[in-house]
Amino acid sequence: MANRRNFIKTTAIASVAVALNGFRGKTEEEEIVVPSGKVKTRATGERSGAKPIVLSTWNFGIPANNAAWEILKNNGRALDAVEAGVKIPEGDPNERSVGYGGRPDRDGRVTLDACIMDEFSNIGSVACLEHIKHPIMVARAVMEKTPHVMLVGEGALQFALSQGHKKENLLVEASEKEWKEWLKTSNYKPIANIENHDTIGMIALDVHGNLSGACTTSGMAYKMHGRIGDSPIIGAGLYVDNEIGAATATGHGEEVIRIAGCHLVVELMRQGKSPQKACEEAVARIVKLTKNRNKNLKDIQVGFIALNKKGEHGAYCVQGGFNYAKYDDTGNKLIDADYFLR
Ligand code: SD4
Repeated sequence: MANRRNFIKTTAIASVAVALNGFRGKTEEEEIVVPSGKVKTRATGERSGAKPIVLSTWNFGIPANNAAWEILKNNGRALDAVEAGVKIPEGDPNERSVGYGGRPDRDGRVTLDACIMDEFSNIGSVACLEHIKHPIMVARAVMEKTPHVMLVGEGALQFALSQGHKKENLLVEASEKEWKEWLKTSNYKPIANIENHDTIGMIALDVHGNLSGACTTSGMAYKMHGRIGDSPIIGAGLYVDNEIGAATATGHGEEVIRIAGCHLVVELMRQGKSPQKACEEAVARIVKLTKNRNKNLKDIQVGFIALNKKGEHGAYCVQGGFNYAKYDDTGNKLIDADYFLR
């Protein structure tokens, strides 16, 4: 413990923001945390003057985007915006698929998955984390304060507690009631778009022209204990390449992992595809593999959202019913994503 504390002390390095006057053309020094232990500060120089934009999955993306926009509009960092954004549904007991209030696994345990990625390709993730309301904060702490990129289960919980998080009961009454009802049949058959497909994935571009993303979920309702989906897996549920773009996913995590979904979307953008085309091709890959494996596409839902360095965005999913929220200088809007299965 003493060693860990020392380690954390020597590796968490932050410089202080110096000047934030006006929107364009001012120099500033940004706060940067370097997990490698090397000191790193960055003077960003002239601001890029990029137009901020934030995208997030499903309709709870609207309040989440509002929180993120508060940071983006004040010239804040995309990383801070996505963390603040996804904390909104995480902390809301009425959102039954993320954080506090999330549906439990088949043993009645709420186990949470989350990950975060910044403009320097720093990454942090937690999986199968219990009792902690804001897994995204723990994922960020893994990124900034440990030599690792992913902690799971008991180890993730111990780390969260060492960071000052409180151990809480996350199983709300309504979720417990539903779970007890489910136990009567114990039939695990996730239905597309119903109950268990509401991960929040959020990707943002800030005024400095930098991209970051975050993804957090309670995963598929009534999953086996220990099951981990795509959401905490960098490259599957989330990927950011600050030179190219960012993508995040929602839906059946097994299908997203199978194609390394969000990494694929970003690589397709690197090849010159628009964010929209990139999402469509990733969905086409899922469609093809589902057919090859003789599975029924009707049982599957996966949705991708993507953003490129220019602030252009796209979204696509396997079947209708997936929506996402977009906040840019035209306001915060909920948009139905186009889909494959007609
Ligand atoms: C998972 N992808 O655990 C998550 C579930 C999800 O919207 O996205 N729900 O597989």
